[in-house]
Amino acid sequence: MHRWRFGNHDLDLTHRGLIMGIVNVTPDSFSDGGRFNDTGRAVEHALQLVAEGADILDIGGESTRPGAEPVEEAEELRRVLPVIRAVRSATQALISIDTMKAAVARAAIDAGADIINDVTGLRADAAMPRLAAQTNVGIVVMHMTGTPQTMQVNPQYADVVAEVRAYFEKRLQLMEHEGIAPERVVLDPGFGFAKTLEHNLTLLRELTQLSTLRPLLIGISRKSTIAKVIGSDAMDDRYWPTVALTAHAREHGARIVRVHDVRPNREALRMMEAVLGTPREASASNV
Ligand code: HH2
Repeated sequence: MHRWRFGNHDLDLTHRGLIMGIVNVTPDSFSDGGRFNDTGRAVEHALQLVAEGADILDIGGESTRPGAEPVEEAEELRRVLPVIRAVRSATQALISIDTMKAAVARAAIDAGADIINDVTGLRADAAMPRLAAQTNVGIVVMHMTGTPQTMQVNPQYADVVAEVRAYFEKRLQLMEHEGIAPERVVLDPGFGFAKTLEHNLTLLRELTQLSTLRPLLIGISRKSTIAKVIGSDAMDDRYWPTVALTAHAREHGARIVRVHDVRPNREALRMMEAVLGTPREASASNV
C-alpha cells in the first residue's frame, strides 16, 4: 500500500517518507516572490534543496495560486526545460514536473523528469491520461474543483473528507481503465485548491481516512491556511507552522511532503518516523 513503483523505481514508503522540494520557475509565485525565476538561479536553488536532503524536486513554470493567470505552453516550456536538463545532469534526485499540460509533461519527461505532478488529476488536458499510459513515470493526482482562476469562489462540500476520498477512488479506477497502474500513483488532497480554511483544517484532522488507498502527498508549505490561523501574512512566519504540519501529516499517514524549506521538514519527518518506530519484524530484519 505504501509502495510507489514507476520507471526503475520501487519505493517502499512504509517506514520512511519522502521530501519533495519546490522549485518554482515563475515570476509570480506567491511563496518565493519569483526570486528563482531565471534558469541559473532555479538550478542553483534545486541543487541546494538536494544538498538539504530533497528526494524529489518539483519543478513548475505555471503558478497555480488562486487567481493566477494561465501561462502559454511555449512560455512554460521555455521556463522549465533548461532547468530540468541542467538539474538532470547534476543530480540523481527524482524530478517531477508540476504542469497541467500534456505537451509540457512530454517534453519534461524527454528532458529527464521521472514524475508528472498534475494539480488537476490528469483532467485538464485530454492528452494527459494518454501520455501517462504510454510512459512509465510516477503520477501525482491532486484533488481540486474548478480551475485556479475560479477555485476559491465559494467552495462547498457536504463532507469534504468523503468527497475527496470518493474523487481519489474514482480517479484511480478511471486511470486504471485508461492503462495507468495504480501502483504508479500517489494521491494529494490539494490544500488550498477549492477549499476554505475550515475544509483545509478538516482534511488535516482526518488525514488518516485518506491515506489507505495509495501513498498520500501533502502540499501545505507556506500556504494561506497557515497565515489565517496565525494571523500574519508574512512569509517568514509560515516557516515553523509548516514544520509542525509536516510532523502532523506524517503521524496521520502521509508519506510525501511538498515543501519550500527542505531541511527542517526533513528533520521533522525523520523525528516523527523515529517516534512512530518500525514494527519488530522490520527492525529485526535490518540487524
Ligand atoms: N500546490 C501548489 C502547486 N502545486 N502540487 C501538488 N501536488 N500539491 C500541492 O498542494 C500544490 C502543487 C501551489 O504552491 P506553490 O508551488 O508554492 O506556489 P505556485 O502555485 O505559485 O507555484
